[in-house]
Amino acid sequence: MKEATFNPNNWDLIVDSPGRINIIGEHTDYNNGFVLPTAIDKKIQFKFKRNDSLHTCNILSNNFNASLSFDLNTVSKSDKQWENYILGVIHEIQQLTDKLRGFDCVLDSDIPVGSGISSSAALECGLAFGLNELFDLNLSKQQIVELSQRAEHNYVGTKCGIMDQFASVMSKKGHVILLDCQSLDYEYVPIEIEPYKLLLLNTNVSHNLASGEYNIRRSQCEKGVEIIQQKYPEVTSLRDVSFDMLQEFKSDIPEIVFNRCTYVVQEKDRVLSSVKALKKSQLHTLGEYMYQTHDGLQNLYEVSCPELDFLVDFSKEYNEVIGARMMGGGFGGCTINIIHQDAVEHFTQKASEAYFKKFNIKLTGFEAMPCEGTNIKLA
Ligand code: GAF
Repeated sequence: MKEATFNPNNWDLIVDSPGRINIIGEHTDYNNGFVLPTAIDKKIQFKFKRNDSLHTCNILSNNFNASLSFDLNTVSKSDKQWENYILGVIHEIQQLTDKLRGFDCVLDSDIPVGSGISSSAALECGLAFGLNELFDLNLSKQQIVELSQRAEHNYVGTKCGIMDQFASVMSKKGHVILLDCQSLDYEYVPIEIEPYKLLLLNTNVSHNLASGEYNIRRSQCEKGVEIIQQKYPEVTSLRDVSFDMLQEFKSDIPEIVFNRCTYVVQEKDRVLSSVKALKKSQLHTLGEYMYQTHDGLQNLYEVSCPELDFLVDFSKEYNEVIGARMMGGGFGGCTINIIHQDAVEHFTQKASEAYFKKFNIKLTGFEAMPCEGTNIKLA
């Protein structure tokens, strides 16, 4: 890709595109299960301007201190991963419409990269959302969500589910989304947890295995489904498999695959039980489910890492923390904790000290506020 040269001034459009948290329902989305995410007050801001060219697009990322310039007629994959998120979105939009023209865009982000808050979905969705406005593409929000997911599959190479893009675009302030990843039906559930808060602890590690291991987990789940289908042809995903049904295959399914399937089947039920608990303000019950999820992700799905396990174990020593688990794809990033508001400062400090002592890495803690999805700041 060429270096971008442009002169950002007098923006036509400013769009905020948030990262997300997920209360519970991890690695269930690509198994057609349920998830419970929401956008938060960490975002990428996009400033857009149409330029005079028909085909030249210039993008500057202040955070990466990097820019790219490309021609709409010759969009192809790059060897720089961050560029593929952008080029992938452009490519997917071009499959739907020929109305894109040249534009300039500047990006600023306060989403820590690799923290499991999905800066990638924020990038894809913010770009698609902004270009939709800028060039009157008439894409629906659902089309924006789905094309962003396809961009990640086809250009970035991560065969992600739909959760992150859906949360980034569709979230509503003060709510979480109970999303059925099979039908894409959804319900906004108020997240009223006072006097508790949602605290994220960022391990500041991001083990490089992540993308490859993610795709492996997905294919292991599909392998499990293939074996189950031999007896139950009506099963199309782990969504259709109950815990009891799965037990029938204990000797037919390789142990690792069986463990992966067991986690997913248990997790999909935990999401629905968690929503019931949240609606009844039974926060200790919700917290208990979160600990169970971590246990499954650590021991059955094997997507955790020592840093995340340490923080979750550490939280168990504090009565004020009623639930904690790793969040997102895994192998680093954040834990999400439900913690009494009076204990946030003290706990964060103690966790940081212990974490630094153990790993010699600085921990970063911040409160997550459930927020509106992708939105226009200036038009
Ligand atoms: C990543 C993916 F992008 C999501 O689709 C989801 O699978 C998540 O990992 C795990 O729940 O964020």
